[in-house]
Amino acid sequence: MRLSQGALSALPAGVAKPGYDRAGMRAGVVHFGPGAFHRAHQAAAFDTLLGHDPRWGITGVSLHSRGVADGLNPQGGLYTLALLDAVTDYRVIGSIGQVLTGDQTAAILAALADPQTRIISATVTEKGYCLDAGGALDIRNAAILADIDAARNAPVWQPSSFPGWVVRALQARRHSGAGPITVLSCDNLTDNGRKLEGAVRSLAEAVDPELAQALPELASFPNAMVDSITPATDDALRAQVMAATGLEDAWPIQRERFSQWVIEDRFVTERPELECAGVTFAADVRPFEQAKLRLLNGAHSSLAYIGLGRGHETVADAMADAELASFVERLMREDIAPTVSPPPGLDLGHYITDVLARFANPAIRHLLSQIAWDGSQKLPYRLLGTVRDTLSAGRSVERLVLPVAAWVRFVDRAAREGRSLVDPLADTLLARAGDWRAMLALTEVFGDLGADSRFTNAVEHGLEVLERGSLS
Ligand code: CS2
Repeated sequence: MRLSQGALSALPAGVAKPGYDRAGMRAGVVHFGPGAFHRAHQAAAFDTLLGHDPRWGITGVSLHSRGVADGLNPQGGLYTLALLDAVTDYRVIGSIGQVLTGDQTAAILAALADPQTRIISATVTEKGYCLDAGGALDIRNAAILADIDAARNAPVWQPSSFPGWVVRALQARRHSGAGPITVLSCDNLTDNGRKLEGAVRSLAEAVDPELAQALPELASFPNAMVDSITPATDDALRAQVMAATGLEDAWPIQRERFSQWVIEDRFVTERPELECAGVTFAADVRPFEQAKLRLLNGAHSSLAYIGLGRGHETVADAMADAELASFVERLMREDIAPTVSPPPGLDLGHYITDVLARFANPAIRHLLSQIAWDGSQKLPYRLLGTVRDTLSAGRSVERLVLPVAAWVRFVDRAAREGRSLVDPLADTLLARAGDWRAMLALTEVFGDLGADSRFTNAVEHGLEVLERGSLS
């Protein structure tokens, strides 16, 4: 039997399920990018909130693929979340009412312009923001060019990019008087809310200057930090969920038990009372974001590129390589931590110890190849900011550039072996493979660092170190 509203009563007692009346749930959130990360984390928090307040259901929007809609809509939006630990717990999540696809323009617009919608949220990954290396809207991006063209030519236009959809939503809400809205980025970018706000303002300035002027009254863009390790769904998980729940689920999700969500208290609309789901509202999220992006994500990408080069498959395998694990620990403690200004009360030493224990959790099969996706988009946030700060402080970047060198080698290997790369710059990267200087000259990734000999010399040395099969 397939998971559905009607099948919930057949779930075994140990499997948690929505304790609220889903028929009375109303959509208060339109979420762009209802992939694994959103469904493992934010949608689970809203599921908890729905137990107290029926106004916070989610309408998902998948702009570029049908997979999630095809999997979830026949299940009435329901899916199973497996919480991985020594003992795995299962929970059916009910907060997503429906998933729309990019071709359903009228339905997406209707949801965005509905006065009951108070939040537009997003996990569209780094590339979905269409930013340049300086973090501003990339006006050479094809989707942005298409949006500028479409919006200048017709008042009712079909957006291509995510910033384009936000501009279109604000136009529609302004027109219908639906009221202001909070736009909540949940992606792994420093200053994610402010970057999105800047991108939306720049696009609005190009296509609707009055809207750009009115932006502060129409929307707020809180920063947010979201953390939970979410390995991609595989057939093993589908089988495990089927065995535990007795129901077939087209797209279950898995994540580690730990989760953290810190949101800047900057809501232009009513704030959802997500404290009941363990969410923290803070006046300033930047210190949380910086600690997480530089320490956890920076170490993750280091394990991915160095670990793949050493023949490892998962994060836990890479952590079982004593030389690599101790390299990453030193990188975190001695190189990254000195560049991080933690939020009050966060002890960085303990934070690092906890992150390393999460990485080593054998219950989690997190593929290094998954983390290695989109390197050109991730490295600037995860490692290059740390490199810049370290250079400015006059310290050595010798260890810090090793993951960068490992990424260069990762691209070289893909080119040699004729494999494709999951990266929006894949073609450019593969064309430069084998020429590390040409890779470092990519300003979209490295900005001004490519012209800094302290950086390029260190990467050259890092390439030699890795070539020897060593880490120092
Ligand atoms: C990972 C993140 O895939 C990746 O690049 O580093 O998805 C990481 O697991 C999450 O940010 C943890 O919160």
